[in-house]
Amino acid sequence: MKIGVVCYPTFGGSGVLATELGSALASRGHEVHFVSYEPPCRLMGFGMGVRHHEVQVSTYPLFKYPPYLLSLAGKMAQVAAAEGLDLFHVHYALPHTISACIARAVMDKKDMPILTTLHGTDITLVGSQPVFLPMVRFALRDSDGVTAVSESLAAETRKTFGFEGEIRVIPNFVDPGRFHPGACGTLRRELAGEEEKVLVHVSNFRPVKNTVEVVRIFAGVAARLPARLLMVGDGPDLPFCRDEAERLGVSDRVRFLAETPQVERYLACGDLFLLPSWKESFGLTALEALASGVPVVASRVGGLPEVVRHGETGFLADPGKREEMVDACLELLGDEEKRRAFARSAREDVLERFTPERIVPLYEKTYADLLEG
Ligand code: GMT
Repeated sequence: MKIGVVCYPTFGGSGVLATELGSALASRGHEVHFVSYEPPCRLMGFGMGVRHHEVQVSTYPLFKYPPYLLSLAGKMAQVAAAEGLDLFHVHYALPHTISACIARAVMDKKDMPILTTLHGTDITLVGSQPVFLPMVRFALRDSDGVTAVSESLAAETRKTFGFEGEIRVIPNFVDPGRFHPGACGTLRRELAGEEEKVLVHVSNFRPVKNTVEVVRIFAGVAARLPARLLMVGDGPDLPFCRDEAERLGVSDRVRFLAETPQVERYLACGDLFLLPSWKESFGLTALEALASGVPVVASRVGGLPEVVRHGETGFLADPGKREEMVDACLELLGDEEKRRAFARSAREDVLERFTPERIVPLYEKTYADLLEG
């Protein structure tokens, strides 16, 4: 198939998932055309079957805000015609699905299928704002297929938008060959002493990730046992995390690493992964941690209970329940045998439920169903 993929090319979860899916589809013989304002960050070069088409935004002086939605729609229509695309797969409803609908309306091929994959904040935070809600409802109704990354997100979409059409749940997936327990190599010795435990957090440091709470939980743990915290990623709340580490007197034990292409190495160095998000439709970074054999302590929100098996591969607590999360960390870090059992179960569970071999065919089947009408 010739698939036009639209996504945010950033390190955010939807962009990462779209990129990994595109690469996996190309390796299975499909032709994948990314349409975005820059090449997706997570793309490891352009192998066979993967191309990128840059959206250039018009900067005419009249436009205070350049019309990205229209530039994207125009580019999608051009690429679809020039490359003979079979369908559009758009990740994140806003504004990508709206652009796809406009592109299709101006194209000769009026029956071009549009598949929308909902990732989370396009529904839970941004899409539910009163000004955007009717737009997302329109996007859902005008898509030929809709997928969501968790049962929780599908249910929230039905409830928030009164959407009664089919929503297929296709979970995120992870490459267990890249994210694996051995990926740390000798790095751990550079990061922590033998007797120290390593806690890791990876995100885009947006308020929804509750990253300052990561530092507070860590301070609670570090008061009881020798430990270090790795904060991987970049985003708006990063300065607040630094300030909080300073205020709590743990800044010498917290290391901040901006976005790194070696995220799998740092993840695999962890004894525990922390994700105390306020909302999380799936939790791709938690999945990457589990694949790396790192148990997860996270919020009991959104799709996280579908990813982390409470009491087997990690622990869940209601968001804001700091003491519960600190206790969960101490329970695992204070009992190495138990932590290792969780680590083994985490890896096994990922191999059973979230590999590309299991998940990518679910998208292929969805494409085939759409093309059959
Ligand atoms: O806020 C983010 O983490 C980025 C966001 C995105 O759409 O780029 O991530 C969402 O999509 C990921 C991939 O499907 C999910 O694993 C994340 O849980 C989800 N983030 C939230 O729901 C907050």
